[in-house]
Amino acid sequence: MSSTWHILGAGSLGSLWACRLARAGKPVRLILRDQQRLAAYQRGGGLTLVEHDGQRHYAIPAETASAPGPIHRLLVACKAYDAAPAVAQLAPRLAQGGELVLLQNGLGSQDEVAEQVPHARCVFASSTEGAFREGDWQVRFAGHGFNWLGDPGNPSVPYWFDELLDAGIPGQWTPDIATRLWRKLALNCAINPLTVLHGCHNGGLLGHLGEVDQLCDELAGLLRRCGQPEAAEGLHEEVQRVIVATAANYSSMYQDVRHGRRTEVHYLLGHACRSAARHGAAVPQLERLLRRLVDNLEARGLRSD
Ligand code: NAD
Ligand code: KPL
Repeated sequence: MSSTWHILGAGSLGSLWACRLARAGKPVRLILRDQQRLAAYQRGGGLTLVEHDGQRHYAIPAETASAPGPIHRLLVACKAYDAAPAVAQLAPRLAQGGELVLLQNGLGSQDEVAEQVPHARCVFASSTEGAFREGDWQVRFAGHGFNWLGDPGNPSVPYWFDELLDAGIPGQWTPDIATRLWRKLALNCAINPLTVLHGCHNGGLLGHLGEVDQLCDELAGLLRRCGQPEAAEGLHEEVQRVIVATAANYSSMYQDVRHGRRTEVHYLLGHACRSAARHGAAVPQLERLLRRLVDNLEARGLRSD
């Protein structure tokens, strides 16, 4: 079986993973959006990873979805709202028994992707690493973190898992990936929308801890109602710890809004509110927060779905 890592989406996280895998000598191929992007990439001749004060160039081969040849292993590194349509384009190329690693934050996109490729195994990932694009085809590794990977339907560790560790990608296989994703979603719901609404860095929420606490109460109740009691444990304390530890940083949602980009609200707060409705849980604070956020995004001319 081919051991090539096909990487769908050469944005921040996709480029970070691609460069580290390539640096470790693993075969990697990027899948770019269209011929125009492919031509632009080829003119630049590869990806550049900026880390600490140094930078290194990686001449990683690239193609578009319409290239020939089967795909056995696909790292999906698009935003949550792009993941399912992007994977649908590649479905005909996915080999029987193919595997996907889904890097999307939040919840909901993983199931949308899995529906597109019922014959493939979908491994979910939750990442606390940080990267951003400094320019086209150039990514900065901005925050060291960790990656949890797991498959809610199959606890066996994939044979390729150690390749990640060989490539210096810190990670652990977990049978409880759903708990990890729910916990991160709850943290993001308690912090990110408020940073947009108050126009502040994470530390600015220290002036709004009453509001944060009310959200945490509802989020913890919702997690328990959704069968995720472990994800609810100590949520208030962890949210406060993250606010303090990342006080000087701007949340990912704040940064998306500031740069006029679509947010992943549908897969974060939107998912929380839809799950609450499905479980008959009352979450008035979360619903109010979602309405305020949607109004705020629309007033800026940004998509709110
Ligand atoms: P990004 O916008 O930097 O990159 C996404 C890339 O996917 C873009 O280059 C876009 O052009 C590409 N893309 C979209 N549709 C495509 C298609 N059909 N074919 C080919 N390429 C396509 O996003 P990101 O910051 O790397 O985030 C990816 C996911 O990882 C998000 O869900 C995000 O929340 C999550 N995440 C990101 C970070 C981070 O530090 N950047 C950290 C943790 C989690
Ligand atoms: O993950 C985050 C984000 O900004 O998306 C943190 C720092 C935890 C804030 O929610």
